[in-house]
Amino acid sequence: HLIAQTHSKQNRSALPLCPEQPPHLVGKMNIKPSITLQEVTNEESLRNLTYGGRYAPPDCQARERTAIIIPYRDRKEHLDIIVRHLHTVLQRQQLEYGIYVVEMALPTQFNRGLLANAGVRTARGISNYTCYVIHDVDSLMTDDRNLYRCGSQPIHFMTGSTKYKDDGIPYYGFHGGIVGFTPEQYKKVNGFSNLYFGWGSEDDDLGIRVQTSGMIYVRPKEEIGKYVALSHARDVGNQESPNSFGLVRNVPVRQMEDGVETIRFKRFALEYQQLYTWLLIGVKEDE
Ligand code: UD2
Repeated sequence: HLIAQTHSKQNRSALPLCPEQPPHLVGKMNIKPSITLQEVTNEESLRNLTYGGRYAPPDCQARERTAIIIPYRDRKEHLDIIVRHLHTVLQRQQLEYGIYVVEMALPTQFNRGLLANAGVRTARGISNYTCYVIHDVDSLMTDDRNLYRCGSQPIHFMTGSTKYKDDGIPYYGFHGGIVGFTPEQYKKVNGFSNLYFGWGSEDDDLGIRVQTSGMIYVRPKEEIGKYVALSHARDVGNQESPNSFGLVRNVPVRQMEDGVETIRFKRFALEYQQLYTWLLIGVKEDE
């Protein structure tokens, strides 16, 4: 198997670079919050995958190698839909990519930032990615010109969501949902904080990290960055993060001691499934 992989890598480096503008994009897609598994499934895109939900364009060298990292627990219906949607769209975008579903093991409270960091640590050990996209499980892009490539600044891919008033964003300075960092940028901000257990504010904390590291978030054009949110209730066991108010006030003080490079986690499972790579993550207690 490894030999086959090496060969295909060698062959790929002889391929021409994929065009700057992927030629098969369709632009605006008709996505509804009630989209069904059947509607979202494109069998051909699923046949193109290799183990762990990975893909590389067959006839050109991708301009980006993107790891999609989905912090996750107990939303199987959404997960089934989003991974199929992503496979269809990301192949049209001519990316080389892998999807990583990073699941929190019970009974630990959900911690989106810690899961993102654990996903990055794992993905970077598996392949030489050039872009990490941290992605909500319930948000579907509605325009495939919203390319999941990274840039010279971190990217906030969402200019609006059906989750919010007028399909916009909830407040100025909002950076939730979907963000993209090169490995260098992610290292510079030291990733997410690992301290936000429960719902909320880990995205604001990351926004402050971006600022204190001398960078700014950029967004795609307004009409391209719209998302459809699959509906859900606040999850049991994901109460508002109790310490978040205090934490967001002292980000610069702990930024370098609390993040992707200092995370302590247990990886209970790593499985190369057909549509994605699945990780089961727990928090490492002090010995
Ligand atoms: C907002 C942000 C999200 C995050 C969150 C606060 C948007 C579009 N998104 O989402 O990025 O900052 O606030 O933490 O504004 N999840 C599970 N299972 C759970 C709980 C969460 O899988 O039990 C994952 C899942 O990927 C979900 C994400 O965490 O999409 C965010 O959680 P949410 O959807 O409950 O929170 P929401 O919609 O307010």
